[in-house]
Amino acid sequence: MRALILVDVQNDFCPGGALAVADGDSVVDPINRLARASPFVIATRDWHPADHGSFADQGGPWPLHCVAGTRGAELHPGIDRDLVDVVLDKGQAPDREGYSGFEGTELERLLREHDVDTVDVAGLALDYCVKATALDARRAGLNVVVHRGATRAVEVEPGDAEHALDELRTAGVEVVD
Ligand code: VGL
Ligand code: ZN
Repeated sequence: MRALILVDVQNDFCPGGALAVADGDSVVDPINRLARASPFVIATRDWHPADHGSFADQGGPWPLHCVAGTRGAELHPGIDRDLVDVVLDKGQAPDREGYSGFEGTELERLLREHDVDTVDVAGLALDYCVKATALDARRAGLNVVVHRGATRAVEVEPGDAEHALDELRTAGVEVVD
């Protein structure tokens, strides 16, 4: 069985959001296409308490974003929710970055329950949560395909997207357009 993991396609990571990724909302159409072709679709949400350690107020690297229950934390309205089988919230522990969809969630158990051996991964942001989720999927022994055209990167430093892709390929992740 194959599953699609949609990482953090949330308002706060799209233009106008608190931690907007350039062109972030352009992943919506390719993601809906991938979801239509996938038998099992899981969407993760970055879902932080208001005092999360990754926020600048707490000495972390990021502006306040994806606070649980806020509009910014909702999935982008363009995502066809009828195609999403499960929504998983992550990043809830205040003292952990929680970039990976596997961290502190039921994701691995869910995939095993459904006999998933291959995951397709897309969403935001390539150089943080997409990367961390894809690497953890490899560590869990899964075949992993990252759909580059259905991701966008934060690129805090220019080149971060390319570095992320190198790291993914080195770990045995297949990167496709
Ligand atoms: C993310 C930065 C902070 C992401 C989440 O979803 O890639 N990036 N929190
Ligand atoms: Zn976050």
